[in-house]
Amino acid sequence: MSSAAALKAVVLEEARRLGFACAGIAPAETSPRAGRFQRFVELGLHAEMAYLGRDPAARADPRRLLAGAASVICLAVSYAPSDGDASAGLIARYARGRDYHRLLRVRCRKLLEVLSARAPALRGRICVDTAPVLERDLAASAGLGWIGRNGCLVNRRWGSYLLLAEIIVDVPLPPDEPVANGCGSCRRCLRACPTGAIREDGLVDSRRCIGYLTIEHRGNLPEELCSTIGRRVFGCDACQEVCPYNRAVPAGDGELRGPSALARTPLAELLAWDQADWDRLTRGSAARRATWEMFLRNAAVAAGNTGQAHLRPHLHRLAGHPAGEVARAARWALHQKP
Ligand code: B12
Repeated sequence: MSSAAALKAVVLEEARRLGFACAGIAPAETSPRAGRFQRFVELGLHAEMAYLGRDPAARADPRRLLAGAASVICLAVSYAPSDGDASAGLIARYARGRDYHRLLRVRCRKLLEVLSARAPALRGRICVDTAPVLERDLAASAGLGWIGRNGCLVNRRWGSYLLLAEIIVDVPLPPDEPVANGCGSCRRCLRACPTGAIREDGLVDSRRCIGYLTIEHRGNLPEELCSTIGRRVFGCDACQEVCPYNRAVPAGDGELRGPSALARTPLAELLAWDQADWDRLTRGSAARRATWEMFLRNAAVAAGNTGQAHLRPHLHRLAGHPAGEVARAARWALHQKP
């Protein structure tokens, strides 16, 4: 075995030991699909996520992040529910347990330490969501799965309830082969998306994606989409819930699965939250990305969509909230038929 192949064997063994569901190697080079990302930005599908529009060419080339980058170690953890629960819930599945950013970073650091002990000259850069890289594209190149019609990375065994991380390294490791796309003619995700955000060309229009609207978008929610948001307060799994590959998957990582206290909080309590409640219940959770005001705004819309009379006193109170987007959402909700 060459020394590169031996080092790769260490990566794969250590990744398994650390609890990653899948691991693979992609070459550190410009993505052959960079044009897709360019189109995504040109069409404005990134909505108000301005950071995505900044220097798209750099985002498609991991060598911009580490001098001498040669390979990208691609890793995934599963957050699949243990009971195969297909119900939607107020909080998207990926945010029902511990914050994955911290968990993945700690595991990546441990993996990097093991590699450095074997190859002391090796340098690596860990990316978990925040670095300007195309994580799904890299994972697909490394053979972790294929990009499904819903835009998510899908693995034949683990499905798509996966979160991704990468370690860019400056030593060449033998790359893996991409796997064949398994979506076939299935269009369940396209049909299931409540807002029609998934385009035929496989790009997701963030301006319509409930994940975007409830997690990233500040200010008023577009009224024409409010009734389609349903009971979702943070994120959306509609396009993954219907995916046949998510039907019988192994239980995900115990630390990510949840449910946390936040994931168990009923809608009536969310509507009554003060800022201290938000601070306490979102601590250590990826759901902290949405502010207190966004939670109240989203909860008000969800309450309107349930039509439940016992939530109306909360909505009357929120209709006078100082944050305009909260007051407006509450007023919209009060106008919905019970
Ligand atoms: C911005 C962003 C969003 C935006 C935009 C989503 C989107 N579809 O682009 C919003 C806020 C809407 C969002 C929502 C969600 N997100 Co998000 N998001 C990101 C982020 C930060 C950037 C994604 C991006 O660059 N999008 C632009 C598009 C064009 O790029 P791309 O999707 O990478 O597209 C490339 C591939 O599709 C590739 N490609 C297409 N076909 C093929 C075929 C082959 C063979 C290959 C190799 C490649 C390939 O070409 C494209 C260009 O290179 C990433 C983290 C990251 N840094 O990558 C997380 C990330 C994509 N999100 C993630 C998650 C979990 C979600 C949600 C499920 C959360 C939720 N429950 O609400 C939803 C899913 C929505 C959906 N169906 O896509 C995970 C996805 C994991 C997975 N299994 O795929 C990521 C990777 C975060 C992570 N570290 O795990 N997200």
